[in-house]
Amino acid sequence: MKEYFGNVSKINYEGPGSKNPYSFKYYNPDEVIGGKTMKEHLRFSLSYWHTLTANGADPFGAGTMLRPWDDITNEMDLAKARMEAAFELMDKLNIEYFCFHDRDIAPEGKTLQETNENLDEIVAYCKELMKKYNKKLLWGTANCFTNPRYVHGAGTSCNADVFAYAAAQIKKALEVTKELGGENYVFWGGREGYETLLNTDMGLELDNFARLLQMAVDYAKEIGFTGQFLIEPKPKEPTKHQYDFDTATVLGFLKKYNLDKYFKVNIEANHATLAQHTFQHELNFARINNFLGSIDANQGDPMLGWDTDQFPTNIYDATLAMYEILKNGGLAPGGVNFDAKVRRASFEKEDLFLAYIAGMDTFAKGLKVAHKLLENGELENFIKNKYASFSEGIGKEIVEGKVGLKELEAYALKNNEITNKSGRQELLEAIVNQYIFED
Ligand code: XLS
Ligand code: CA
Ligand code: CA
Repeated sequence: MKEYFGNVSKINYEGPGSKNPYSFKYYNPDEVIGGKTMKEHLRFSLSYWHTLTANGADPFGAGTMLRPWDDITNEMDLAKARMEAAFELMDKLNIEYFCFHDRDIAPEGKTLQETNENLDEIVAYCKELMKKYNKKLLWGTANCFTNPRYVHGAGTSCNADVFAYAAAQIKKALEVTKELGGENYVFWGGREGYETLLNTDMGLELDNFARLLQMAVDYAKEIGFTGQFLIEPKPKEPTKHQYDFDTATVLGFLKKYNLDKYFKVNIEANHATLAQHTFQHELNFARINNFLGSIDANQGDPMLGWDTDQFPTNIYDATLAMYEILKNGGLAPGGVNFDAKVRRASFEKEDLFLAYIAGMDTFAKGLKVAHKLLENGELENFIKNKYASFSEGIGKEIVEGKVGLKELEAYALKNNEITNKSGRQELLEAIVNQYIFED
């Protein structure tokens, strides 16, 4: 098999002192942290679309990426070359998992039938390479947003023929995900949203979207697909209002349609910030609702209002994300998928390695710091103490449901001096900094 990245060899752990850009400074796969190896904690995954198919085009200019498969013109040959390159990358970067949309890995044909045949051919090849390289599929999904037929959405389209097409596509994507042993299946909203309510029946669109999800749940049962279903929230882009706005909205939606027991969330950092939340907020909210499934690790630019999907290099955010993930007891069967793309000006093939190394090292270091923070319990103890009034006296009675408004009025009438304690935000931020600097 051709080598696509011959000038880069296997990336090894060399430790924080290393100046070799092609080495891990913090990601040491077999290092044990709190009873699990880093590899088991992090379950890193490569995103097929950003890594193998993105060409760097933006609304102002054509693609810039220089890739070793640029000279291949036959679409199926190109798909196979990218597949081989994907496994070489995963192998050299020591990444165990990957994720894809159906249309990332195989080209669309003239008919749905032909498209499915293309997919089958590539999936067979993918299966072979997975075995050869010992790699696993974290999740599969269907791209129901790129093709112009999805102009009004897929499951929320006003056109029943489009709904049917999306259903057929999802059916096939589920079969393929099962065939490759995928551990999860993702629904990201795509164009499930609206531009203006002047032309939108939001009630019907949401009911139909729930119908589509129910059909997927039923079909998974029928074919014996036991992976976890995930919904990936995003507040805007491509539509002005995306129905899966954020984790809380998704949970409310699923509960309304009695679908909540079948789904968890795949939380993307950049989508959290577009919804005006921190990544930690979304993870925390999912965790306390037993709803955290997997993450798309990336970062946005705080000065831009769109989805930039940059590789995550912010150690502060990664630490707090890993803090929530550790408190969640890990992510499995989910993982840390780098839904991130190199910048348009980082167009050389080596940039792919450098970007993944940066992201993996950031999360590895974040894991180490978060573990120490949790182990020493400084934040946990502070929070416990802050809410101590609910473990005794009147607070305990409130929590245990033993008092109502009348009893609380009687209590408040007698309790003339209320004292509060400081929230100590600056101290806590300094403690987190200290752990990041000193670890
Ligand atoms: C787009 C989403 C998408 C999903 C998978 O913003 O991040 O790439 O992760 O469909
Ligand atoms: Ca994503
Ligand atoms: Ca994104």
